[in-house]
Amino acid sequence: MTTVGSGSATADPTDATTTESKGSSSSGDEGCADDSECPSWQICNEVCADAGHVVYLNFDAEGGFVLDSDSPSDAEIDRHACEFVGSGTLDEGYGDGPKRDDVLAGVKEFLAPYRVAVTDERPSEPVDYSMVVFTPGPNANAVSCNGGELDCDDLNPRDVTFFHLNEGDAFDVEIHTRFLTTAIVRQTGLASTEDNTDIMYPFLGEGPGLIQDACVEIRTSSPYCGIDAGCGDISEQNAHQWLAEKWGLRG
Ligand SMILES: [Ca+2]
Repeated sequence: MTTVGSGSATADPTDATTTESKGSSSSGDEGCADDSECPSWQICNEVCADAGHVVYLNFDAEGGFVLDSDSPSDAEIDRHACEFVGSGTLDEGYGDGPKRDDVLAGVKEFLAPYRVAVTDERPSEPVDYSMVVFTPGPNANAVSCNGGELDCDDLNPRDVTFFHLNEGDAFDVEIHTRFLTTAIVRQTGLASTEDNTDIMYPFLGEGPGLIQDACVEIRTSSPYCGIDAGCGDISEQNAHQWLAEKWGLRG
């Protein structure tokens, strides 16, 4: 079965305010046409500006990953809470062919409405970022780590998710892009859903997967947070409204 798992980091309330404090790296007054003209951890909003969130796609499985299931995941120091993955066993990444570029572009397109920077370069400035690490899975399936708890109110901006995808597996760019987007959105605390057209549907589903501005039934047979995500009812969630609240919308 192909599934997108429930992995996410434990929450660290001490990190809740750090997204407010990363304004030192803006390049300021020179205009930009698109994100490619900005540092990888920033977005172009007429000028290069800090993002509401930064996601580092670690296609190369670069890092010295340390398992600590008692602490919040921290992408900057490669500390994770994913017991499923273990420690020190990750030395293969996604690959470096054209599919990688297409997947990166596809995820950026998915998340284009939001103030999120998606990059395959580890930020060199001290900004908060979450990370998705690619490691070939035993069955070439897209299975994210189930070791961590859901980051239910998105208190941890430094989540680490391990993702079993590789360029040579049986899935196409569209499926990789969809599953990867699902994993990134899950880092904000959203649950799996029962709608097979929805971005949070945990199986292959139909179509590319939609980030819907609508209340969608969550999948209560999978881990979920029981939060009010824009619907006034914990059995539903509005992914678009939730991401707009957490990351902000581009102007
Ligand atoms: Ca998070």
